[in-house]
Amino acid sequence: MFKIPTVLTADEILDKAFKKAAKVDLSSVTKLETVREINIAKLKSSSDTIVSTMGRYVKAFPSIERLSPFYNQLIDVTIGKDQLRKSLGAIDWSRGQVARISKDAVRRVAVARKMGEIDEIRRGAYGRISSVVKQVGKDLKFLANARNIIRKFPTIEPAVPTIVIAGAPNVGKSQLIGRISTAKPRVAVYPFTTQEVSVGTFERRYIRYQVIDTPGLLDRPLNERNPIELRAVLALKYLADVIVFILDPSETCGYRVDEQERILESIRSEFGDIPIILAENKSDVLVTETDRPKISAETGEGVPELVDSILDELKKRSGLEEGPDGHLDLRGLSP
Ligand SMILES: Nc1nc2c(ncn2[C@@H]2O[C@H](COP(=O)(O)OP(=O)(O)OP(=O)(O)O)[C@@H](O)[C@H]2O)c(=O)[nH]1
Ligand SMILES: [Mg+2]
Repeated sequence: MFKIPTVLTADEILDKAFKKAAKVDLSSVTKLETVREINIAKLKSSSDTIVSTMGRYVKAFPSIERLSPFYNQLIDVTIGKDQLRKSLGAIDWSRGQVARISKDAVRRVAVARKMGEIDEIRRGAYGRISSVVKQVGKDLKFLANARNIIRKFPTIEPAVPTIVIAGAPNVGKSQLIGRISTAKPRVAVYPFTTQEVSVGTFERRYIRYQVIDTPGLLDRPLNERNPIELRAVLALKYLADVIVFILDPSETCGYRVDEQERILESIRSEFGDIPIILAENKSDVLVTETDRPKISAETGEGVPELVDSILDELKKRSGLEEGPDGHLDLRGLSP
């Protein structure tokens, strides 16, 4: 959803700029005026390439302030807002300097009296341009990496009713999402398989729903959560119209039930106003005595009933009734 061009390294940008400038034809030049014109063209061409390449980066990165709180804070936990701002600022500074150096050199070439002098001015300017671009080499590398991260952000539609699946690691969240939506998340026997928030959709009675897969949460206070867990917290906080909390009473996930219940309690206290639906997964392995809904994401048992109760909850929350055609308008649900 964010279109950001490939971010080149400092050396690649300089290479591109100077190679292009070198193509400015110098064949059979003898006269001072021709040398002057060619060098002015070279200076302008290399400066234009750098200024426009870097300008494209500065423009392409989303303006953090204008993003929705979810993306805004996702950028902060994945990339770091301050560093992103600093790097974009540094690149903007660098392109300003390049433009200034080139303009200054052009002015001096325009009044130079000797061919050697012209060449010297141009080479001096190239040197200074190189050092200014290299000075932001680290920022360009940072942006190249930031671009790769931002490109993989899930595309969340703010107006579509949203179900966020949460729970301890390895309890079967991704397996369930793969079963009920278009998403094809990775499912594996070990914890922390899911590291990013991802989204799938499904349709029921002409209404589209978003289901969001999140990384597993551990039993610990919010301020001790790592950046991966924080992605899950952001999805819960900013995206969920309803939370589905998956428990694994078989404990094959590797976490005790009491630990899983403490995670649930912390979610309840952090996000008290969002409805939470519980489901005990892996009913093919163990069925408990509790009155919580039982499902098996593996065999599909109990899953349609769970989906029904999720949709009922959303319906209750939207305060809207089904129309005569069975069409339910939930578009006003999300902020
Ligand atoms: N027997 C059984 N195994 C299941 C069931 N659901 C998931 N599993 C298994 O549990 C393991 C974890 O499943 P995932 O869907 O990756 O779990 P997750 O909650 O997404 O895990 P993280 O992304 O690491 O937090 C996998 O080996 C699944 O095959 C189930 O209903 N029954
Ligand atoms: Mg997962």
